[in-house]
Amino acid sequence: MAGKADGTFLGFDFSTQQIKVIAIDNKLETIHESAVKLDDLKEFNTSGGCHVHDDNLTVTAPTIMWVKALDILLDNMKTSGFDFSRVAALSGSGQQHGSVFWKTGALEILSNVQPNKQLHEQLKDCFSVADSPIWMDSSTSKQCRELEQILGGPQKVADITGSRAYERFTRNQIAKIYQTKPEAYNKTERISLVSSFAASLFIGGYAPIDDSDGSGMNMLDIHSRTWSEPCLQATAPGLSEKMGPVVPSHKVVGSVSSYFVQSFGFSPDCQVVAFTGDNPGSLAGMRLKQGDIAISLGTSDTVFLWLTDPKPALEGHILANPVDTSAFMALLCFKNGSLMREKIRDRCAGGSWETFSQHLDSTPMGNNGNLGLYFDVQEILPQAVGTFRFNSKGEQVSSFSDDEEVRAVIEGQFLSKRVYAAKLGYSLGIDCELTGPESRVLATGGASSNKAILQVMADVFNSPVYIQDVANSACLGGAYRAKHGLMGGSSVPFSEVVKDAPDFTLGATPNPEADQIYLKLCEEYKKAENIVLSEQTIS
Ligand code: 5FX
Repeated sequence: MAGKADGTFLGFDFSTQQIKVIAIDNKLETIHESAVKLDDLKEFNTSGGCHVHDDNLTVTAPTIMWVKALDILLDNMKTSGFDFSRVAALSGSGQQHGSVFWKTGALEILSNVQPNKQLHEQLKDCFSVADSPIWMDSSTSKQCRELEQILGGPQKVADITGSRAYERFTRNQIAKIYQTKPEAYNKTERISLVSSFAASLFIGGYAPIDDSDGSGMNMLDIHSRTWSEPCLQATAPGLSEKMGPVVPSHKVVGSVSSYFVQSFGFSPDCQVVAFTGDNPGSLAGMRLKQGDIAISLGTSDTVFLWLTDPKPALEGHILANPVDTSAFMALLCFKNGSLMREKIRDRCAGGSWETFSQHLDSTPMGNNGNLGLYFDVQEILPQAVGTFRFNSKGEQVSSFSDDEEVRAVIEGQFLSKRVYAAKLGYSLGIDCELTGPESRVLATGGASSNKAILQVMADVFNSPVYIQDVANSACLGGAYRAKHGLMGGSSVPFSEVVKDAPDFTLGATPNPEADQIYLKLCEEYKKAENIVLSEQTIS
């Protein structure tokens, strides 16, 4: 077996549409990358890796499909000559919130799988609920309202679990299964998240849920990092025994089972580190640290924050941090991302990013006091839809010049991210002791290649912006975390483990006057948002 010094590390990601793997060597260089697309497993007839049911609210994925995809992925790696004997440790992630219901007696089968048959053939009868609810499900509004009512309101649920009750969160899915399929619930001996389910396959036993992915369930007390008794009580009887323990995300949960040793040539000493959710996994893959904010500019924009003093709110999610047991992370999702930017580009810049950038460069920071909120589709943060323009006197106006419009959409989007991040307890650039080189914005996704947009980002956040290519950040995070777990977890800072990873590229640095301008504009943005929200309730 490869020693700690020359071993390789595997990171898996059981994501919505694919099962992916990255292998890195001890210098953190990627030596293998492959994936299996779930829709290619035709017998399961999924679209985008899932089934949307007739009510358009219920969304599930066949649990056994994930097992079969892992069989194929590992077979392909073997055929390509991948040397499993060098793997010192593995870890990974799964789509958040999804749940797996193991039938009574399944542990017996899981811990005795034989190398002469594939895993999916041996585990096919192991699930009391054959179709796992996944994060795209929104059928549990009733269960959400019940939880908020029992616990004393949405803020109370957020104070305990890090988020108000959300339909896709696992506790609400479990409550629905208990209420609608009590016989299936009663036949369940263990409930896993997709992440802990994946780790269970590798260790041939039930892997515990890690506290970071566990924070996406509305059932974990994010402060004590243990199950919240009131939440368990409010869900279903006998739930505590079905959930098992919660562990820190860096914990070694076992060695690979003899099935993997015999079928693929893994070393029996290969350690399995707890799997986590894909978003926490990405935080690790992006090597986020205190003072950082990661902004992914995609179809929808996502923001990750490193937090030490979280303030759970009715918007956004606070999770236990996957690489530092004393810290937290926040997750914010904004629906109007690149489609909105492209729409303004098409209308004001003739469809050209170059012209769009020229418009941005020709307008001053702060846009002469003109501010815009652009929500083409119903936004999550804030819950509003429509286009709203305000002039320097705070009056609503019906149009801006092309120059003003372009700057207004970009500044508006970043101001909103800054305001929501601050609400969750994030101290940004100027009012934070981590100002300067310690505070960074990591930009990823399509629009992060646009220099003019990055400059606005640096100015609004008063922080240098670095560009991160994160196509497979969750997978990479799994491989880094595998190494972290093997090196000792909490006794070794994660930053030490990833210190030799390639440097990020500096994309933009803030202008010296940015700080004053945008601090004031944040206040203007909040006022504008209040007006927008009051108009939404009236209509
Ligand atoms: C986060 O709360 C989500 O629901 C998604 O980002 C899933 O984790 C995607 F897999």
